[in-house]
Amino acid sequence: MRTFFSEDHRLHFPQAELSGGEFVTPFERPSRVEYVRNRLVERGMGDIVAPDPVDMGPVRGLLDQGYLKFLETAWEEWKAAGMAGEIIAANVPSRGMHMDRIPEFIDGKVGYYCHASETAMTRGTWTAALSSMASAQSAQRLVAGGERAAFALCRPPGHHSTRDQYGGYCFLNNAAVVAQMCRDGGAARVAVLDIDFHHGNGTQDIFYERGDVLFASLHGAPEHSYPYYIGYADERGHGAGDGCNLNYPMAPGTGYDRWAEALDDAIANITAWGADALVVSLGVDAYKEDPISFFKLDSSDFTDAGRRIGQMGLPTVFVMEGGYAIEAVGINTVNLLEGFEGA
Ligand code: Q9C
Ligand code: ZN
Repeated sequence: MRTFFSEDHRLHFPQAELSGGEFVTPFERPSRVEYVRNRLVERGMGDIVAPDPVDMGPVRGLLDQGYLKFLETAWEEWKAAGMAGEIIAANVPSRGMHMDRIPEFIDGKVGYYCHASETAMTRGTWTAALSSMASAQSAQRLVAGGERAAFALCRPPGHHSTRDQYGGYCFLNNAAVVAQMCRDGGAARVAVLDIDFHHGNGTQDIFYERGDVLFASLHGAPEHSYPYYIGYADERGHGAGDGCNLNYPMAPGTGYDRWAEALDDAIANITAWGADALVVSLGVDAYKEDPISFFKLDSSDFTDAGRRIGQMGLPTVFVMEGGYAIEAVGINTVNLLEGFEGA
């Protein structure tokens, strides 16, 4: 399987993440994807190539114009306003406030376009996010051209970002744009299977009222895990999208037996629905040693999960999301891809 990867991910490396009331080195750090790349090479997974330039057409068509402009100019505005540090949202609109009036001052705009203040932005964040999207788009084009599967080694990740909000280490929703590109390229029905430990709130939100893209997510139950306010099983889609959103929230301590049951159920639903193409939001933070998650998967479980996904027989675009047990991220990610190929 071919991998698309851009070195420009390094341009995004904030010094700070707000965690437990203190600033720590971000869990989502550049070395994560270096471990994945090294493991791909070690296992001979296939070539690793730089993506073609990003195509903003499908991005603009799916995401909010004001949000994209904000991401592009935020750093300049932040610095022009005399802010000393990295961009961190200190205020967000909440109950009883206006959700639709956008402040002019950058500090207010930052909060308007953010849903979680752990995520900082720096000078290179926008360029890195675009390069991440470029990898996802190149992987999609390869699969649209007839390849069975491709892997986008994206960083920063994407599945927590909505049409107009960043957070959860995500700025541009790579998986959502890939799904839309599959639709534009002729796939009538596209499924997004999100196996990252965290609920893919951004992807859910973007497709919630659409009947042409099915979203299925396996994740830590919102009662106990970020993003906390979304991801319940009774969120099933709305309007034309009714029935096209499948959430599998699971309790702290969940191991592979229960997790694989949820995976099988999601796969059965995607198959019954008649998907023509599959996008996998591939996070490996369900791993037992992950520092910010509470599932108990072993490294070998990722191989088995990949096999089950491969047995669906669909053209598949893998998009990297989370995974923070740094040294195991490479092993677990490549295990899943190997399981898929061996199916
Ligand atoms: N104290 C992805 O996996 N909460 N994002 C971190 C650490 C945010 C995860 C809490 C987790 C975001 C792509
Ligand atoms: Zn995650």
